[in-house]
Amino acid sequence: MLGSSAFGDVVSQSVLPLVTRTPLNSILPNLDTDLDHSPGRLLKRSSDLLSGGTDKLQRFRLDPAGSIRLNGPTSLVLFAAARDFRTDRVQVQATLLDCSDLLGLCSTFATATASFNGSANQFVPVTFDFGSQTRTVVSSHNLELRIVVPSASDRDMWMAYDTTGLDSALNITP
Ligand SMILES: [Ca+2]
Repeated sequence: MLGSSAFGDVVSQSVLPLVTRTPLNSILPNLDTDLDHSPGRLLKRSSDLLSGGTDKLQRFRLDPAGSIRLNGPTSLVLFAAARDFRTDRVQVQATLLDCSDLLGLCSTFATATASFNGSANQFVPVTFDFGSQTRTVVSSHNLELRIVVPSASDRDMWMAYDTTGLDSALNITP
């Protein structure tokens, strides 16, 4: 599951944890108090799909003590909306990377793009299919998920996570 940094309203963080637990929040908090005053997390459209400030890129990291095995279907379900709950078309790109813990060097091994039409006053689940992945992320490396909104999107995006009913999650098959 995509984790927030703490319960309730929080400032944005460039890297957040991928966690296995129940959601911290029962009502969607403002997940980026430094960026806007609305519930959820704002991602602005960007032409740079792998780097950028917290207003344009969100990274989630899974870094257990041991290795991470991927052996089968891999997907992400992201609860998302068009900014201000408009009904515009939104494009989102999700990327999976294998990164070294010490040097932070990353190699992309899967990318999935999804589009959806914003729904008034609600976040909708958007599925990203990474296909079947066979890979071992060794213990000195970590698995990273990066989410960006390409400039081709008609609107900036809001996303939701770590909240009951809005529990966005990366699903891997060990
Ligand atoms: Ca927000």
